[in-house]
Amino acid sequence: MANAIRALAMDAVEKAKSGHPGLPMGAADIATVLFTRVLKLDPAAPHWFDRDRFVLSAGHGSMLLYALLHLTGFQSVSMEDIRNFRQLGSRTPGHPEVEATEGVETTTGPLGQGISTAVGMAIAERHLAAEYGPDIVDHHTYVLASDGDLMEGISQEAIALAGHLKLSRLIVLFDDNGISIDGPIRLADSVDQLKRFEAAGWDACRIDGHDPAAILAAIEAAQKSDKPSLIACRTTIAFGAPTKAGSEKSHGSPLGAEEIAGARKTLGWDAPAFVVPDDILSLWRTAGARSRDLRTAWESRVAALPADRKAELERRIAGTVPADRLDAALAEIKRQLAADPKDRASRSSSELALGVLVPAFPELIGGSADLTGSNNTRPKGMPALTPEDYGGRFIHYGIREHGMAAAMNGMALHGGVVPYSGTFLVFSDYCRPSIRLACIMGRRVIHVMTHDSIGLGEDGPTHQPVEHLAALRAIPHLLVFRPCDAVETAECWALALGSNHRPSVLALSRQNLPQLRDAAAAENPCAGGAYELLPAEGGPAKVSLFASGSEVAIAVAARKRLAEFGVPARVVSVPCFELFLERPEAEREAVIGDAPVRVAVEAAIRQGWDAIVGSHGGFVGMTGFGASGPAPDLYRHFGITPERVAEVALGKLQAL
Ligand SMILES: Cc1ncc(C[n+]2csc(CCOP(=O)(O)OP(=O)(O)O)c2C)c(N)n1
Repeated sequence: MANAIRALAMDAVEKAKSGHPGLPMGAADIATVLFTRVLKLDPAAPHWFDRDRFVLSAGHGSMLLYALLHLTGFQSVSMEDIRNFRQLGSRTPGHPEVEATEGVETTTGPLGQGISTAVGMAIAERHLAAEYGPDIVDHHTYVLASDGDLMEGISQEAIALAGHLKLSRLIVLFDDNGISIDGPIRLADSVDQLKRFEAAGWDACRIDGHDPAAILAAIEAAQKSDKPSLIACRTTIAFGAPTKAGSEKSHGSPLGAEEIAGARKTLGWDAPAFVVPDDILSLWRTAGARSRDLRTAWESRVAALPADRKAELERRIAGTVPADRLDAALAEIKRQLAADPKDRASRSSSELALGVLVPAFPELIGGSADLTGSNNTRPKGMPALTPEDYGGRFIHYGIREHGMAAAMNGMALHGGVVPYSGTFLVFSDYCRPSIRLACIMGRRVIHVMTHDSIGLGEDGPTHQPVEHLAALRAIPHLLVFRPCDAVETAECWALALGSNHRPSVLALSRQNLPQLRDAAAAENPCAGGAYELLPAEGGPAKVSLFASGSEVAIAVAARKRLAEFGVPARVVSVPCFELFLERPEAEREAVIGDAPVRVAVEAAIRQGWDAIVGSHGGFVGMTGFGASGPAPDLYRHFGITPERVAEVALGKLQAL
């Protein structure tokens, strides 16, 4: 049965003239035991919520997964799909993509991400098991990880978090083949992986990865452990290939006709390319269907739940945020703001919003990378998620931004929960690879990123984001919100939570901001990405001022100053570039307006603003790194002031 995987991997890579045959051939025995004896899944119901999750962390070995899905009977991968491996539009892309192929649990390829994403899946499973009980949620998360996955730094954050949280349902099978692209692992690494995992609170063992009995015994032992488990499976890369087995030459290129013929001989595999003999295929299909009764029994248990509990479970699984519940929550936040108008840092406004959203939406799982008191992501009364209480809803991720961002992806992929968490905006760089994957996958993860400019003050240039807004706005599909006051913060939260298939970043201030909007208004103008906050007075606008976040108040003051010079100016708040730029051109033009002078203000680099103010527009912001000092001094030092904005606008007017 394992040789069926090997043959399909060799043939598909050969036909595509591209791909990675070595890993599927080496890990075929591990995968066969896992998929035919262990995994709880049903190819007839790929989305069955209580299925075991399998993450192929080493995404380059994608043919392993496609072969497994085909052999076990998933409709998503036919033999035709395997023949189309790596072709444009196929369901068998170069690396597994969750949106392309049913049965693929997460998009992998950047090494280290899969294992770290799996930690989030395992967290979601324990949390939901605590909430719904073992009759409804009771499954494992299995990972196949390669040397590269374990060398990547993110894996350290992930395994430390998993060990700390005692995620015993997480079982990592390490394809311990001692080979990477450059050659033997010993060229670059001498870590004792077993000791490393044990030090992080895992069980760890080493077995022969070509011995099915040993593989099964190790998995069964791991299932009984009260810790997460690492099973290092010693394998030979490209097992069965006559000259390339055990060599890096088999890692990432087709084996060639002669080598494939030799492998067929060594393995005793007579079938032609892309043919799996009926007797072997039938064994696979029978194995693939063996959890069907478990699945139907689960469906009966769900059907027997009280109607309201069943409806809520189904809503959670679907990830639906009911519009009326969201509208009511937003109205309640605005009511609280109207009752107590005052200057607030937008991070505090976010905490106020969460005080309403967290009770209203039990799917929200919060957290912070050791900056809870700074990010304000833990509203009062939100219990921590701990090994003693997986029912808690706030995760202390530790100082592990990258691991946190990947775990959030895993939670969102698992379903039933909506993760949000916190760090400083400047450390979005440490989360970026996982945020990018969330964007590729179209999953709702919400990153609260506070201390969003030089306005954070004394911590200085290492902590002051300058290029980060532009860098985040450059990632396709991401929503980057930078609200200007408490009302916009609530509105942006509602938009992030209501965006089922998009990740969001909420860039929030450390420093206090005046409330610029009337909290009594019911509409949510942030949905359009940008809108006129204040119209021109005393005639048609000669100047349009555009700003985001903390600089909107500066634009408002600059408008007043321009009025003193007899220049009518309007202010446009731009809380979200993406939502604005996605609108039809006529709508955008209407918001941008026809004032002869446009000036943008943002305490960050200019990149991106030309789309709104044009290359001839004015810009007041940063051109280099910040500095250490009190925030008001820094704004003056870098010239981000109402006076400077008015001066730039007047200069542009004179030059017309
Ligand atoms: C973050 C990241 N860096 C680099 C790569 C490119 N790459 C793909 S596979 C690989 C290493 C392969 O070694 P290993 O993980 O042991 O896999 P095996 O050779 O056993 O298939 C590298 C460097 C990648 N996919 N992701």
